Amino acid sequence: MRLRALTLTTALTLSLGLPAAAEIQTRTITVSNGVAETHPVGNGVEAMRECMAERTDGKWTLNAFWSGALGGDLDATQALRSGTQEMVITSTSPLVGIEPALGVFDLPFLFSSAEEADAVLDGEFGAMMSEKLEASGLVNLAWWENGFRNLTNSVRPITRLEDFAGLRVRVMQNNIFLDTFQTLGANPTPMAFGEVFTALETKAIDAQENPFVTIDTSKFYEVQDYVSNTQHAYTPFMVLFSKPIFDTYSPEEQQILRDCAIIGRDVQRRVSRELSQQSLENIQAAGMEYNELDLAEMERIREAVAGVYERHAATIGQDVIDQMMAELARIRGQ
Ligand code: TF8
Repeated sequence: MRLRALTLTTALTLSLGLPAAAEIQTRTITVSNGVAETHPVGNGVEAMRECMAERTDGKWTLNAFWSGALGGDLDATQALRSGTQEMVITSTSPLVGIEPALGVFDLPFLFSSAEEADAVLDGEFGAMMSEKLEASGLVNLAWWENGFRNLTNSVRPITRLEDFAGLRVRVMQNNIFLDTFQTLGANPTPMAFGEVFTALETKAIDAQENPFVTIDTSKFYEVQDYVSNTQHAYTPFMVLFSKPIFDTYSPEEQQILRDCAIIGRDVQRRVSRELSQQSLENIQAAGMEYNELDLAEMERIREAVAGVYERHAATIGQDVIDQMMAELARIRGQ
């Protein structure tokens, strides 16, 4: 009886051509992130929230949780796969256990500018990568920016290759980062982001690496003395949605999710880039000593880690790396 009634309603809706708004249900969407709300991801989520409110006539509530309150990147992503949480904004790096091809972004010194990263992520390569994730129960709505990573530590300024020696550095749960820092002579330990502040504070580790905006908004300046402009990798953020939940949404609702994630992306990237310099100033004002490495030294570091590409090619997939390199060559006009 109930089924019949539903079918009738659907048929009526279709035949009367009622406004598409009828396809939008009242929903509460939970989104989590490991960083603080003051991070540019906060601006992106706010833009997404406004977009959703407008497109759904206020039927959707975007409920955001910050600073890993619902677990770290990996835990939250697993909750999406099992359909117990709608959305997470996560770095790609901790998810290589789920999709090894994502490791391509962790190769050291891959992108040379944020614009180059945008072109790769928003183009065919990014679409190919997002498609791969669907098999793991994840829908990537958009690529946002975590950014270029820089090393902080409590031992000494990093001015040359030899300065990495013995540094106990936290890396993400990712074998490519582990290899990169081992190769540089450091002593890396994989750790979830949520444990990093305390580990630095108790001196269980000496160092960590993240973009300036994260060092600033996660207050690492309180427990670190030196920040060096290493820019050794660029990490993208993904706006992931649970595929089991996504599949229950109407096509119109799915489109709203995708469109609003793109609106959020443009705000998030703009704020991330504007805030980067400001964050560097903030952390110096808070007492951190900043240094840049000279070009010759950066070249030595780059050469030292060149072998990382080869060693992880089979895991990432040689075809994926080739496709990335072809895309970069095209963008660079080579
Ligand atoms: C890391 C990442 C993190 C982000 C954040 C938790 O170092 O760069 O800062 O993924 O959302 O773990």
